[in-house]
Amino acid sequence: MSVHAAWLPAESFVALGSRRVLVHGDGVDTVLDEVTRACARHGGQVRRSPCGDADVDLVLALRQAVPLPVPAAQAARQAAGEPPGDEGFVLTRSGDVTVLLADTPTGLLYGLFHLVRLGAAAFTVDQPTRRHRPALRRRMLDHWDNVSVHPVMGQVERGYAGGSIFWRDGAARHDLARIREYGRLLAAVGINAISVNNVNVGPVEARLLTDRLDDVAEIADVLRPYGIRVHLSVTFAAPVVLGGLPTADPRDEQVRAWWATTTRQVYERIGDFGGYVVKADSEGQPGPFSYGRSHADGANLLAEALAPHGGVVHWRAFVYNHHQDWRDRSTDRARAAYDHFVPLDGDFRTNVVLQVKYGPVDFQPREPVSPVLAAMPATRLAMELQVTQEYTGQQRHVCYLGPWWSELLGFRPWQTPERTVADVVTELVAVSNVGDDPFWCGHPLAQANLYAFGRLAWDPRLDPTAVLDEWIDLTSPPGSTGDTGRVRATLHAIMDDSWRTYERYTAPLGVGFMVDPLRHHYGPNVDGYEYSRWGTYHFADRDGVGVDRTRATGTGYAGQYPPGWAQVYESLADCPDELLLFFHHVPYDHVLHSGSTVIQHIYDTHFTGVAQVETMRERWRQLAGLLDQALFERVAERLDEQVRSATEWRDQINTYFFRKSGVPDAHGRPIH
Ligand code: GCW
Repeated sequence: MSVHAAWLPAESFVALGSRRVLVHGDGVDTVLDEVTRACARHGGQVRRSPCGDADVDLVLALRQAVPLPVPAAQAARQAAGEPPGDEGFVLTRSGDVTVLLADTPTGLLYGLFHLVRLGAAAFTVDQPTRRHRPALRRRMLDHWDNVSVHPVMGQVERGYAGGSIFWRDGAARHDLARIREYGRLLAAVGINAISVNNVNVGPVEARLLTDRLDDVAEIADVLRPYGIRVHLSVTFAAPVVLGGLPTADPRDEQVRAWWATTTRQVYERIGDFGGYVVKADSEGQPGPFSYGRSHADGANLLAEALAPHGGVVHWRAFVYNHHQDWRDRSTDRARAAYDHFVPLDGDFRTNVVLQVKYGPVDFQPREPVSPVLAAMPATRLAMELQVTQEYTGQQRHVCYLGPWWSELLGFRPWQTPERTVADVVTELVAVSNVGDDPFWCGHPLAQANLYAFGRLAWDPRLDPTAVLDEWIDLTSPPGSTGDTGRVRATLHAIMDDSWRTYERYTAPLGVGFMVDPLRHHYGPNVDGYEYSRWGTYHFADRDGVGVDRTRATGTGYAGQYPPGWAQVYESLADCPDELLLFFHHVPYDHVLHSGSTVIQHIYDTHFTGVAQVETMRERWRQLAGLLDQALFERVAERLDEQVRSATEWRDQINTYFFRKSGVPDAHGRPIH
């Protein structure tokens, strides 16, 4: 089966490719190549030399190119005012000419893809002069891809889309066409950085930094034309495992020298290398704690080596005790990142980016926003999302995450209108959901999550439903052969609310987990993690359920928020329903704001959730004959699995809580 075109099928270039297009400026080869291919296919013309307004429909030019080739472009430059910046562009249309100006080839490329999104409207509707710039400076994907196949995790840790597009069986794949196509898709949504290996760094992967650097350089060469810089996950123990030193102590002179030399060599090979990603002292990965040093010491060591070359360290804040005793109620994994990192605010070098998972525990379908994001004003922060659907259906379930991310980005830590999470972080990072699957993501509809991640990183204020609409439009819709209106309406009906549907049939009221440890976190197992060492408990007993994280009687986690939210979460009366069991341990007959009791809410949402998934499947089936057959079948098959799995969730959860509480369903539905 050939690789699916995702959101850039040839048809998405019809409007642009049927025009007379002037491409002007040096180093704009990627744009020129896109335009040339589009025009060859759709009957347009490409021009490279100055002409009059009457000879051209679209001008794509670098702003500083003097003189600008067309009068309309000169006028646009006048009107544009302030420069659009490294990645921005200015778009205007008056008379019969559309003009796009940028300061850099990458800005021009982003502008080109913006025109693709606008389609015919870019050439028919007057566009007032408008400057477009990304809200966040780095928009990055982390691949948890292993070079060698890991005995438990496989080629891609938490990967649900086949093998890696970069690595196979211990070596680089050298499938440059596929990587190039990936770069193109990413550029079309504004992603500008990528890390190419897992944050859990094995012995083979460690060597990407040294004797296997050529493989990384090859990827960097392919992605560079798309404005994407390559980063590498490195092991903190590299001076020992690669350099043969007796220690990796960040205060040791030899260690510092080793990192400086090694990093210089990386830059000699890859001049625009992005930097390092580090998971240290976390889930068995080595880190500064082994030497009695802090995370600031550790991060600064690498930052110092990268600084002369303009590189950054992404230092992950995902640090917690993963050998907890379930009987110990005072230790709280949710507190860990704040407790470890907030005291270090101000101690990190300026080229350290602290990469903070969106929630305090671990990529759950519902968690409060990490309080770390509101507590480190003197540190550069990135919020980390998980596009790969580890805890949200593993790309077997439809779960459009745009609304969830939009809620996270729009969260107001100080409850004041001005400052949202998107204003506090300088970057957005996510774990990629892509593999060598012909549909890129295993589930064809999971492409929408990758698309939405890029678009929301560019502009966090975008409406996630409108973003979904863009994706549907560009994907045209996925392989559609007609009746696009019906396909669009159906996709919205299936996807718009799919994250909330997923939430309904899984762990209730923000308590999290209840996933099966033996099936790699897929499917329900209410007590699967209850007596384990990982610190993820729900504490259900015959009287009640939930984790008391209040200051008054619990772990004190609620106190890590600025005063407004600290009070809301502390108070049983004010805590939002969807997070109730994250913050409070309550009896089953506790009445929610919704008016329902906790136990009845559990039953109701689980019955409703399954019914909604059945409706999704029904809706999809009605599209038979309207879509590419292979795609139709892939989604249909996954929806069958989603119905099966959601039913399993419903029955496991409802039975568990019925047996614990002894309270029957008020509506007498079957609970086993
Ligand atoms: O959610 C957990 C995953 C691990 C992952 C870890 C992390 C890469 O189950 O597979 O390890 O998070 O974010 O480091």
